[in-house]
Amino acid sequence: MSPPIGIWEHRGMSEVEVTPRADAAPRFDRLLLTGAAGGLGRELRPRLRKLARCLRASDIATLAPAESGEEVVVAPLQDAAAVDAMVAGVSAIVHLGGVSTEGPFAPILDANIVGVWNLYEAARKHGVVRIVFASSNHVTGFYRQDEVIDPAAPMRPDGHYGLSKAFGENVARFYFDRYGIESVCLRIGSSFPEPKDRRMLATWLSYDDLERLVVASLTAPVVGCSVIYGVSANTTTWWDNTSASHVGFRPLDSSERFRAAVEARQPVLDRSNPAVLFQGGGFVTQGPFDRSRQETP
Ligand code: 15L
Repeated sequence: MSPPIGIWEHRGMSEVEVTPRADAAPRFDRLLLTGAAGGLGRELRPRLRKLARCLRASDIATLAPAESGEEVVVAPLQDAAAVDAMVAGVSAIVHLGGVSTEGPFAPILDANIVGVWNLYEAARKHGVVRIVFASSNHVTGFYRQDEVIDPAAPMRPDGHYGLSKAFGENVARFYFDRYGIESVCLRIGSSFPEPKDRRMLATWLSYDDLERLVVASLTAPVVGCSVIYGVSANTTTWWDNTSASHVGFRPLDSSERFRAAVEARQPVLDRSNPAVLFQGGGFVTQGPFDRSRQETP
C-alpha cells in the first residue's frame, strides 16, 4: 500500500510532504489534457481535476461527459485550426494524445508528428507556459537490457512510434530555446495496472507513480526543457533519472511484488530474440509496414 499522492521525504523523525498534491488548491486556471479518452488519459483525468479551476479534456474518441470543473473538446491533432481552438485559453498542457503504439507511418505522421507541431505552435500563439509531453521509452528502445542509460544518452528509436516521440522531444527543445515554453518530456515505460511480462518488471510505472510524475512535472518551480524516464522504483532498472532530480519525482511503487507471478507465467526467456535483448521489447521487431498493401505488416 503506497502512501498518499504527493512527494514525501524523511526529515528527522517525521515524514513531510515537499511537493504539492493533485488535490491541493488549484494551480492553473485552465489545464488541457489531450488523449483524455485513452488508457492513461482516463486514469489521469479525475486525478488532475483538482489541479485547475477548469480541466479541459480532449480527444478524437468519445469522452465521458464533462463533470463540474471540466470542459470536453474534440480535436484531431493533425487539424491545426482545431488544435488552435483546443489550446486557446489554457495555461498548461498535459499532452498524451496521438498514436500510442508501433504501426504504419501514415497515422503516426498525422497524429504524433504534425500533431505535436500543431500543439506547440498553438501553445506559442496562446502563451502556454508549460507542457508535459508524454514521450516514450521507445525513443531509446535499441539500447540493450543489460545497459543503464540516462536521459542524455543519444536517442536510439525502435520504430515509427519511437521516431515520432524523438521528434516531439526535439520540438519541445526548440520551443523552449526559441520561445521559452517549458516542457517536461516523460519517457514513459509501461504504465498499466500491473506488469504483464518480465520486461515490464523493469519498465513498469504504476498509475499512482504516473500521477506523481505528472503532478511534479506540472508544479516544479523551474523545469526548462527536461527529459525524465517514467518508471516506478523497480528493483531491476535500465534508466537513471538523477539528471532530472530537479523535477522532484519520487516514485513510491515497485514491480517487485509482482515478480513471482510474472516469472511463473514466463519461466523461460529466449535470449536470441531481439525483443528480449533490447529495452524496447516487442516494438523492436515490428514492421516493416508495406505501403503497397495499405501499410499493413
Ligand atoms: C509505450 O510507449 C506504449 O504507449 C505502451 O502501449 C507500452 O507498450 C509501453 O510503451 C511499453 O514499452 O511497454
